[in-house]
Amino acid sequence: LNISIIGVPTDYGQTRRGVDMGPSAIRYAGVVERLKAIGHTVEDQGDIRVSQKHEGAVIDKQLLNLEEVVDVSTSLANSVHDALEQKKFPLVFGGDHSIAIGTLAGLGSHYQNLGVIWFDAHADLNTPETTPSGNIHGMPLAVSVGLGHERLVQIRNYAPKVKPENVIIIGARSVDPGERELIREQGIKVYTMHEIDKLGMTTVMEDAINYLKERNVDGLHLSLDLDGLDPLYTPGVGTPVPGGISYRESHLAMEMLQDSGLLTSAEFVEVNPILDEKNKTANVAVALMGSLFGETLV
Ligand code: DIR
Ligand code: MN
Ligand code: MN
Ligand code: MN
Repeated sequence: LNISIIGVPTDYGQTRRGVDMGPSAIRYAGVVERLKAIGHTVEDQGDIRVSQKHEGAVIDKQLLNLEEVVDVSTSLANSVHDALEQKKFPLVFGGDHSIAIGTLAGLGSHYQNLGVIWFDAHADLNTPETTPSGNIHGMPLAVSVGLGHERLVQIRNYAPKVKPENVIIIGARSVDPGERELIREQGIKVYTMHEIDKLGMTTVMEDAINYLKERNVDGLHLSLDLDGLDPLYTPGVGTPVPGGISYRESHLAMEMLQDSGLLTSAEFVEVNPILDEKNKTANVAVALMGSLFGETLV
């Protein structure tokens, strides 16, 4: 592959500082060397420019830092789209999960029938009406299926970025009441920790991949929130939830995605080195990318 790395050093989607250092932490963990060793061509585009907080911006408690998130999402969307035009594989590093608004906005105008795997402890399906926190990192999946504030939904002037029936959430274990309703209403496929426990990750991933194949997706994006794993393995995240996906299960999921041959873009988000233990979380992220991009032992 010709992989184009795009860093997005933002923390505007939530209120714990430090997640803007995620791209540095992931680079420090050796991602470029790791992907090159597999045999890929890797171009690190560096980071998207993230401006200081806008002075005197209107404060909406249901949409914290809205203006700032719109700015970051717009530049990221353009960078992702440019990478695709140049036939590159976009690999995006957060930053908090609000960046997925921009990533999906860049992908959605390129693919006719994009599929998305959302690996996360949360559903990220809140809207300004349902949000318990006002944090936009709890909203990117809703925005991408066309629900939420118009400024976010209309980035690059089209909506939705992905059809709700082309979305699969894996690892959910903290879902808000409004999100549950949306999942039912929109027909979004969800494998909670219950299904992973009961069926095993092998069956979950086989089902997920078959489902997307049946839907004839022409692109597949992986949006991986490091809080999808159990905080035992990825403590450096802003909203850890116990009872998560194990180290082995997450690697298996990455390997099965690689084997599917469907993947066309990926993002790794919510790495916060300030909350971490000696860069453990970024190291896990890079190890997962090894599996996702085809590393083999023998
Ligand atoms: C919660 C937390 N559902 C919210 N969301 C998180 O604030 O909307 N997403 N942490 O990753
Ligand atoms: Mn998330
Ligand atoms: Mn295009
Ligand atoms: Mn999460």
